[in-house]
Amino acid sequence: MSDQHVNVDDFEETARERLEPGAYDYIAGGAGDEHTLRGNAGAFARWELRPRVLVDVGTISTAVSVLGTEIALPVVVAPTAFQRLADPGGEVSMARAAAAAGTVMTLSTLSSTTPAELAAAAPGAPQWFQLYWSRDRGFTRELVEAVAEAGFRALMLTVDLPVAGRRERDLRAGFALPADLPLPNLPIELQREDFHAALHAAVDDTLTWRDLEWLRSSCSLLPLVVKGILTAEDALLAVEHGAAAIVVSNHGGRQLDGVPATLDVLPEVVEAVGERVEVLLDGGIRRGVDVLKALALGARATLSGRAVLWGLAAGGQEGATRVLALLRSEIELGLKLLGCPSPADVTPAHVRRATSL
Ligand code: FNR
Ligand code: LAC
Repeated sequence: MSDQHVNVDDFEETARERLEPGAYDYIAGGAGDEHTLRGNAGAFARWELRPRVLVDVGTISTAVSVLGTEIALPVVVAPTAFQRLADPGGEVSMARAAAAAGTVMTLSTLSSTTPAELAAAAPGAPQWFQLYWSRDRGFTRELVEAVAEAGFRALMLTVDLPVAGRRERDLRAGFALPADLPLPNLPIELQREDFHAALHAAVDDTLTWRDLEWLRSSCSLLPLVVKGILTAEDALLAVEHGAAAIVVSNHGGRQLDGVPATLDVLPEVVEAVGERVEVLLDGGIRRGVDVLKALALGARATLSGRAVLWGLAAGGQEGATRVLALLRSEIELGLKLLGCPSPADVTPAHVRRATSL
């Protein structure tokens, strides 16, 4: 891979050159008119950083802890489906990149790798599993038991996809998953054309908060992360039903188009539950300063979906590793110039709403 990848956009450009158009658009695309997709990234421009000077920044740490695990940077690898579309190494390469970067990888249910295989790919590395809760309760119970047995450190329940959003790029392209793409964590054989609609057969859309009691009884050993929360009301319900952490997320703008940018609703969720559980944020993270703004507004850490996926698509394990290293170096530089020796020193006083827009 050339060394001319100066920022995440450069990795995306290389990914675009290397990927089949359908695969690129599946990753890049959002739902509907993609208002929320654009909004996620745009929200970061609505907040400005307030640096403090003459602070001793001779030694900078970018480390934080999430659910008791120390990670080298406040960026967790988000669960993203079908990673073999990006690179033949798929989730195994991503796991090794996350391990090399010293952070958590979250394995999607919609992956070509079982929990045991991912654990074996990066022994001892911190890993989380993201669950799409299928209608087959027996299968779901066996899956979460396998997650615990494989030594994963948390179970992440995605709650914003009772059905997939309307992905018009995929519809227009007639994008289909490869027929030979293994999907071992599903109880059904997923239809490969219009797979978003087919997901309806795999995901239980009747779930309510009461069902989390069953999940917690089935997997009591692992802390529960609830991903896809955009309101204080649901944040409170998640905590009342046993969540140890919440991801403020709109699925990267891929679900309900027209919901707010995650950065704009983060303060509401932090105010509601930030004293009781860890609040994470994803959506539109492309630079270290984006991460710092999220931390200032109360996020414990962030998750990266597309940015690290562009790395995987641009250069396999090495590419994903380099994106994570790039984000870490941007965070380190940002902390230094913000006057914060560590992420813990970043406070709401380090941001202000932009007036120039
Ligand atoms: C996702 N996302 C996602 N989320 C989830 O819980 N399970 C999944 O399988 C997937 N799959 C998936 C595939 C692709 C190609 C993308 C881009 C996203 C959503 C993901 O976890 C995360 O919420 C967003 O990607 C965050 O936004 P950014 O970082 O991509 O802007
Ligand atoms: C997506 C689903 C699979 O966003 O989570 O594509």
